[in-house]
Amino acid sequence: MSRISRRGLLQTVGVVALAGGTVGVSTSVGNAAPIGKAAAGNPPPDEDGHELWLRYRLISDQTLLSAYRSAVSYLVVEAAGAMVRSAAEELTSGLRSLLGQAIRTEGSVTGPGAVVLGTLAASPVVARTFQSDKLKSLGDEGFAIRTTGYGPGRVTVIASTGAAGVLYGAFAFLRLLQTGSAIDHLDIAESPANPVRMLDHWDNLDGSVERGYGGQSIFWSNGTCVTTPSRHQAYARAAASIGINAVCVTNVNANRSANKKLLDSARDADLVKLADRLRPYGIRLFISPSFASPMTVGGLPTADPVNHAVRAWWAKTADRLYAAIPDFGGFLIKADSEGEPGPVTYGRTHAQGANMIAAALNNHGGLVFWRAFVYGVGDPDRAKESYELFTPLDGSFASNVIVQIKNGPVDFQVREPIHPLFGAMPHTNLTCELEITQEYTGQSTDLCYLVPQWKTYLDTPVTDDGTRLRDLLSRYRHGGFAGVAGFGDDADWTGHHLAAANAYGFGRLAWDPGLDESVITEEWIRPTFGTDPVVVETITTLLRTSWPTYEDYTSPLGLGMLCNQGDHFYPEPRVRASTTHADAHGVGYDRTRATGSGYSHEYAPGIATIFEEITTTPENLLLFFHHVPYTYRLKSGKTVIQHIYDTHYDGAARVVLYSQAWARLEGHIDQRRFHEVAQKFAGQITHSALWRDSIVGYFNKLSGIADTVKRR
Ligand code: GCV
Repeated sequence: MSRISRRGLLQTVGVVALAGGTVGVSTSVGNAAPIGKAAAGNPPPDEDGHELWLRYRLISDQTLLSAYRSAVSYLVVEAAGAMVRSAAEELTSGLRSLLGQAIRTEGSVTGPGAVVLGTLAASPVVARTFQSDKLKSLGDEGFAIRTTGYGPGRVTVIASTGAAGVLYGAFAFLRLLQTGSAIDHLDIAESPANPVRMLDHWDNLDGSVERGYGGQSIFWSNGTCVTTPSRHQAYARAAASIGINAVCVTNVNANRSANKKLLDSARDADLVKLADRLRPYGIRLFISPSFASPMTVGGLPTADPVNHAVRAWWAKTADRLYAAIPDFGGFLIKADSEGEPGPVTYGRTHAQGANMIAAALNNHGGLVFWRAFVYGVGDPDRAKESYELFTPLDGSFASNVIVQIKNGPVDFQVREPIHPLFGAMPHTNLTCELEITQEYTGQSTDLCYLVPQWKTYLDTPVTDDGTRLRDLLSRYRHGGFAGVAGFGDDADWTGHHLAAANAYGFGRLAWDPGLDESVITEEWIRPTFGTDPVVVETITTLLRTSWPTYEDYTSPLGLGMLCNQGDHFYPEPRVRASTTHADAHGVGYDRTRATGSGYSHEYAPGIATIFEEITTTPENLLLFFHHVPYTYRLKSGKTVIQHIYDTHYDGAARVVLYSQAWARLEGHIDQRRFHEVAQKFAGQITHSALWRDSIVGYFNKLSGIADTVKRR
């Protein structure tokens, strides 16, 4: 990642003349002077953010608007079912708002301007417009959109073999209008790269959300399901619009008191309600029960996976759930991890535990997502443990078990290497778990757009033949992505208007990991904040640079885990010495085979060699793999300690510039969102300064080496 200069940032956001500073000069919090209000007309009406990227505001470009109006005037629906109805409703209301004209529904194509929604089996227009083999090759979730002639005019056909494909096609068509694309000669064919595109909510039945920063649960309150269907419908629409097809509505920490009774039959009515609300949007319901449920709910003396009574209990429970919800998705299980019970308690393997539950679900087409996030049971190097536990089990998991692996081996740090289990379990379904909610990356205070981070993982080779993570996952029958979602009941869902960009980006990447970061970013900004070029450029720059900025003022060179225990928000490097191995002489965790923990050799040989050697290890992961003296020189010529000082000052200074850049948007966006985000930047200035001062102070004291730059 290239460093971001002060001048570069300022130029991009168009404030260079006002700043007048030199490159690399730090800006203290006290100097965060406002830089003036932009000359704009009356700001648009206030918004609270609840519509997310589905705002569908009237197209302001008159040329586009009239082109769209003549291409689209009515809808023809040639398929049946709830998902097709959702697609038709979304198109009717979305197009009406975007075009400022009523969209009528006709029984058949009567002239130009039709948008036809249909499946191959049900729609004569679809059958006429597409070659059936080609359409079938896209699968039931894939879709094609084509403009075709009708007399002197044209009609648009959105087609699939399945209702889900019709729904995704409808959202894709709306996205074209939202992003100002031409729609007069469309010939699009898309299908998702991954069958698994899931959101995992760490919601507790009492309404609290673990690592949630956007309010209380949207699914649960006081032990029962939240009753507002409109909120669930809004959620399901947003999720479906980015291709999400599975949602787990309960916390993986399932053995906590609030969640222990999840599998009690008293919960069934709630689950039926939630499944009913998600189904019209192509989303299957999952829950996360405790492995100990046979004991806590079933009253058995054990949860041992080879015990007959235990197996029978799971089978009976699955039968009951499927009787109530025939398309129930299945379970997501955290076992033998952070206090959650699991099969190891009984001397059984993770495969035995997972397969026992999978057997109960298999008759019904259900899946078990089994998390590989296990540590604290073996090797003192936490990063090594899940590889050691899971690789010997490759090939022994049932075909409806998916092992779910976090992107990195530690825990959603701002930067860590890719998890070595990817590429090491070719005979097991795998999903990659990403954390959308910003637990370690600023929560709802700091801006940290994670799409650039995720792209680096997706494009990372995981085997010696160069297979990238994204290619690997799409090969599995049940491969793909699960994102830990932070949506809560706050009006804006995430507690920070710019944080929802991460949810949007997650869905789009799960659908197509090859999508360009810039495309995703623009697709999110335009529908969310409008098409004013100043707004689009400014927010693009803020988003694009925010991850390296966050990294700069928090954790240097892949060190990670400098935060406090508990909420993980504040710097507390002193309590992390067992991970950072920081002392008076040097810093970093030696994970080489030659002299350290040997973690580097959990990778394929070619990749292991790169990490084993200090000279070939990417510098941004230097301290993850190597312990070095503070005076070790980086390629820049700087010592590690000076790099730590400089990046922390630069990162915090950049946040001040963010706040100034945002201030320029006053009048360009509505006042409410403008002020709410401005307040967030004020908070981020304080937070980044705190990180800077703590980390710089800590290493300065520990190393006894002075900063060579005089700071203002
Ligand atoms: C749901 C980290 C988080 C925990 C989380 C855990 C996990 O440790 O801090 O809140 O628990 O990861 O992913 O299971």
